[in-house]
Amino acid sequence: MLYPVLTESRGLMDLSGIWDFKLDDGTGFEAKWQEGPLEDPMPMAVPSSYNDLKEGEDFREHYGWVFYQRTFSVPAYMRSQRVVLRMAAVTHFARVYVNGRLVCQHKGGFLPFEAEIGEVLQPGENRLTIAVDNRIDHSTLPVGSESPGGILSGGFFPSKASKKRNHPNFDFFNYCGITRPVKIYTTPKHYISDVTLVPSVEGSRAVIRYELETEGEGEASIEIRTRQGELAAQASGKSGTLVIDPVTLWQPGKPYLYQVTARFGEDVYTMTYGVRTVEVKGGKFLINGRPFYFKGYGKHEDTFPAGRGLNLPMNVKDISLMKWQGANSFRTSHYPYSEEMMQLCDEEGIVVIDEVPAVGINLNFGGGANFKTGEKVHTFDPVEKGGIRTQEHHKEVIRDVIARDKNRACVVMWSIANEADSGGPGAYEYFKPLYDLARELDPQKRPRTMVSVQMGNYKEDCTIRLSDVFCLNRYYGWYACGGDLEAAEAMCREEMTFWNSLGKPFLFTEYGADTVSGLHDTTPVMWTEEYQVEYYKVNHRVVDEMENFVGEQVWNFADFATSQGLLRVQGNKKGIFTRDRRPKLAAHYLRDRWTKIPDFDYKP
Ligand code: BDP
Repeated sequence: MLYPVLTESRGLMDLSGIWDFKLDDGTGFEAKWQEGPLEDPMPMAVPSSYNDLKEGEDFREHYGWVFYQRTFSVPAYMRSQRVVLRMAAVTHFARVYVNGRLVCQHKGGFLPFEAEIGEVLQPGENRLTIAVDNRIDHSTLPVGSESPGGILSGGFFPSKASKKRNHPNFDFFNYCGITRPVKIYTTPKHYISDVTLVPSVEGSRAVIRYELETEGEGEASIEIRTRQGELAAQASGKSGTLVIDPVTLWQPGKPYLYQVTARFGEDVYTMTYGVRTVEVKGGKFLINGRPFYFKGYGKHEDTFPAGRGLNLPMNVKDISLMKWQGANSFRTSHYPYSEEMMQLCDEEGIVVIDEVPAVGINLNFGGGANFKTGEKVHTFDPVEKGGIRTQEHHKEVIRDVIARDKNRACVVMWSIANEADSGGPGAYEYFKPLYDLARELDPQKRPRTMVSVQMGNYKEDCTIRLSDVFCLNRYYGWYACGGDLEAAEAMCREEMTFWNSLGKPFLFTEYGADTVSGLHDTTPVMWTEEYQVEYYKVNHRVVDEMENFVGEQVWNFADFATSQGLLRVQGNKKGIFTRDRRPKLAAHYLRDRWTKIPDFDYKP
């Protein structure tokens, strides 16, 4: 799906701002709130998560629907065109009404969706209402537990709570709302609906296969210009090839973006584009033919008080901190990030592992159904037995993330899931079609991975059969052997030797230790800043010995909000930076290490 842009043929209006807002008390739809102005609304920022913008549990822990509303007008000169309303992300379920009429609904909180609204528009003011549901269960991605006691919540004793709450089966706060911009864009009636560019590079030459998807009649053409505006290649027709010679490649840390202009009849669409190749060969991960070493983080879109709301200044700051630290990459744990962040990564030369919102597909965590009946429920058991029911939706999010990000130079790999029950019965059958789908849909045929959880039986992990690259979340020295780094090192070495022997590249996509900023000790004990540094040193000793180990992404870039629980101190404290981006001791240690590790040929 194309990102909306302003061009000589297209209009664009950003509806960000302060909207009217109301928590639904359970009567919203019955009382037809969507059909008129909300009574006694309160002001709410869009885009943002609503949870931390007002005080009290009612907001933070709200369960169910909320209503957002604003009015807008579309200038008459734009109404002669096709008018499209586009929501970049609404978490998790949305019903969108214009002048009381339902124009679309959407499941999934991290990907864009849109609707043509020309027919329901009135001259003058129009009313836009977006109802948002934050409930999560065994059919949603991310997954929620369907019985009390989420992953880290609760205590030692069964809960007798009567109030309904979400129980995330994942370790980040269930921030909700209209979290990314809502825009209206227009196109001519005959228009470009998609652009696909697939690069290959031979010597100094790049050959780019292109395809324009269009609606209606018109002549199609495409051109690529350098940053200075010089013509680099052009072609006509809806598909064909473009040759750039000599090409300037997009490189990690040294990005180069061309300007692409596609034309179809009267329609003009513009975008930037970086040329690079990605390939897995033996135990190496090659970018532009050279062995790349990932240095970076698992992250979150998590800031105060915007929650998961788009925060452009923080995105810029985060990339600046990454560069300060000598990092070159991150994973969009555990959901696709905003299009603005992806664009920034293209522009800044940051390498991205792009993850779909498939987290929590693991009923071994958090009790969930397991506690309900006393019987063991396997994650991939049939629905009647309590297993998850996400597979169809999982296909949708894979389809949508690839449609959104397929042209991005920064994206070098797709992550199909995080810490699924990938060693459990039925896992291979669940995931095989998803891997196949990603391969089929991605025009660039990028490598696919699934981030695997630390488990005893790692040799049974179906990622061994499915993944092009093994991504491991491992906590030797924290969840395993916490406080005993000597034992942790030995156990880590034993397991890593196994992965190294498989002949494919592998990396850590998570490893880390909770660290409360300001806690210090001369003997490095758990939770202190000194322990976090020692933890990383021990893990690095092991992975530096492994020739097929191609990268280290620490958990996490910064402290982040989670559900409440006995293992969380106002959130997860495994950040290298605090939530407000102050460095912990480990930030300096990693800076020292990473500025000495080159992006390429670290493991030649
Ligand atoms: C892993 C998860 C991640 C958690 C992390 C942790 O992938 O979301 O935040 O561990 O426990 O299980 O800190």
